[in-house]
Amino acid sequence: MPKVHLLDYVAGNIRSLVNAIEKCGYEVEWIKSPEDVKTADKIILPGVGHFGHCLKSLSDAGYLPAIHDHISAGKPFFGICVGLQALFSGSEEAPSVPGLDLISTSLRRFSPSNADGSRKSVPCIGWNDASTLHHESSSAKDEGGLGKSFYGLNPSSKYYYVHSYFAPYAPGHLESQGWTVATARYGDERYVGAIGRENIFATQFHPEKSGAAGLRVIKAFLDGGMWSDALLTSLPGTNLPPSFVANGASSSGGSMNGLTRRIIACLDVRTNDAGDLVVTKGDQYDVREKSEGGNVRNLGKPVDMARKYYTQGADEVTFLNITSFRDCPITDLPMLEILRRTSETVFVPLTIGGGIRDMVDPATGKEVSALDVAKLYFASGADKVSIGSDAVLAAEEYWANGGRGNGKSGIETISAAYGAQAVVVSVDPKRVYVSDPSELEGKKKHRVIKTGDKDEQGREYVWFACTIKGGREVRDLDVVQLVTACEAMGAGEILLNAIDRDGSNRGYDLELIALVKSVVNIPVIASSGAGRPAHFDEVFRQTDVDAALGAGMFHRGEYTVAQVKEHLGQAGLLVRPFEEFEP
Ligand code: 1PR
Repeated sequence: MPKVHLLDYVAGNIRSLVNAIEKCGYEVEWIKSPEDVKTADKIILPGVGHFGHCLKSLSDAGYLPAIHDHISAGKPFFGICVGLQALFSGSEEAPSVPGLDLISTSLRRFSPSNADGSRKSVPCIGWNDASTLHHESSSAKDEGGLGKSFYGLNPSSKYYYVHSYFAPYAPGHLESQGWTVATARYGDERYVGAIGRENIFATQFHPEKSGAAGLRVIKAFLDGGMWSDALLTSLPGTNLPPSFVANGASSSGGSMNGLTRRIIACLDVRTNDAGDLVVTKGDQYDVREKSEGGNVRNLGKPVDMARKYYTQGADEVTFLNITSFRDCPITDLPMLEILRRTSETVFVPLTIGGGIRDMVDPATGKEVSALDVAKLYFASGADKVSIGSDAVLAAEEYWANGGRGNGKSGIETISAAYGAQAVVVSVDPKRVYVSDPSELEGKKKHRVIKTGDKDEQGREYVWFACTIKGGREVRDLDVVQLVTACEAMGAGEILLNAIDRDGSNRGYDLELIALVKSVVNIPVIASSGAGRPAHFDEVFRQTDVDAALGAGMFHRGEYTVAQVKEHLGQAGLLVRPFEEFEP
């Protein structure tokens, strides 16, 4: 098998990159020291997290001169995410840390609002373009017409991005220095999605997480195919963007600041009564059959189901280990095995939740931190971890401490090590009805809203109480207090469940979603209640939620993910087209 060298300097979550490379028919060799760089032919430099942390680690370990030499020798180099950012002169994220300075532009942080006052979430998480057809002087044309594809990129494909900092794109500037640039637009900021010149290539998006479209890019780099004759085809349900789109202009209707509408399939996993790990699903968090015996509902095998949703076009897959508050996840090897096996065939982001907290290993009696548990999950193929109960406890402490984190919570430690985008907070709120908001006066200041969904007693005010341990314990903390504290402590995304809606097929709790969106700036995923494709349309139109998750309707086979996307596409919302990959 041909080889490629991988430089993994932040011990981490690159199992899926390795899997993607192998899927393309190549073998990975690890670079363990700057000396190894000399013997390498092709190098891939992946990067996640903080620009300063990554560049400083590379510099301290003596890699920067070795990378410079590799590039000057004309050998192939491929940087991914922060690996792309490393090529630039520096970043607002760490002003005192220099980059490789092969491109004399500095990276900026996304603004949370557009010029017209509309908002956008930061980090930017989702599927976007990497198109060379963004400007009249596009290199795709210069190099032989619109038919040429740059490293397998297709202007009507979508790629998975997750970042808060970006390389701004000014038409013609980088091209005049010989670079070919593919761009994406987030709100009114157009930025570099992929860039290349001679032996250098880099993508801001994660090709290993971008389905077939991303695998094609990896294969093009590995095969040395900078320009290919592959026709830039228009995929079903999409239009090729116009060959000339003014900088910053909106090229696609129905998108969310340029991103497609993200559809997530969620698998609640637990051990059933026979001792097997199964996908289950209940209503209002009760997963046992209502019939006599009350067995845990078994809806299928986790790895097979994740694979099925990937081939149906799911943009992301989430696993929640729903009984890990009882079981210790570090001894829960089958769960890690599920992740490992899933990441071999599912090339979209994988999130895993359940039991991420400080604990004591029952086997050794040693303390294990939430960060250690997360590391295990990352090493097994997870891209993000989702924290439920522990986030509630950390938020309570945050407020008890006068609105300050103590630096020790799982959210803070994992976010510092892997970046905010790797930390999802899974929220399990329950509605608490009151006749009059004054009922709460003198008590904790919970955010009360007037609801259109009155309870049986006709009460029309409600606050959303947070719960822990899979909804079993209700806390005196409301959802606004929870999410604002978590955002401040470094969470990068909110997975917003609603126990009252869970498994109900009644549609999402739009009031809850609008409330949470109004108080945080990080992306929010709507969850609980999806029963048919129209519910996805409804939540995207009536709130500015960033993604929507479904579980039961998919598991019970009532609808496929593809049907949801088709429905959204027909309703005029932008969705990622599904593509096939043949290595
Ligand atoms: O508290 O950090 O150990 O994490 C445990 C995780 O497990 C939490 O994220 C919590 O939401 C989840 N969980 C715990 N118990 C249950 C249960 O069902 N008994 N499931 C549970 C949560 C919520 C969603 C579900 C949506 C959509 N499930 O994942 O998929 O509600 O369902 P629908 O589309 O069928 O309506 P920790």
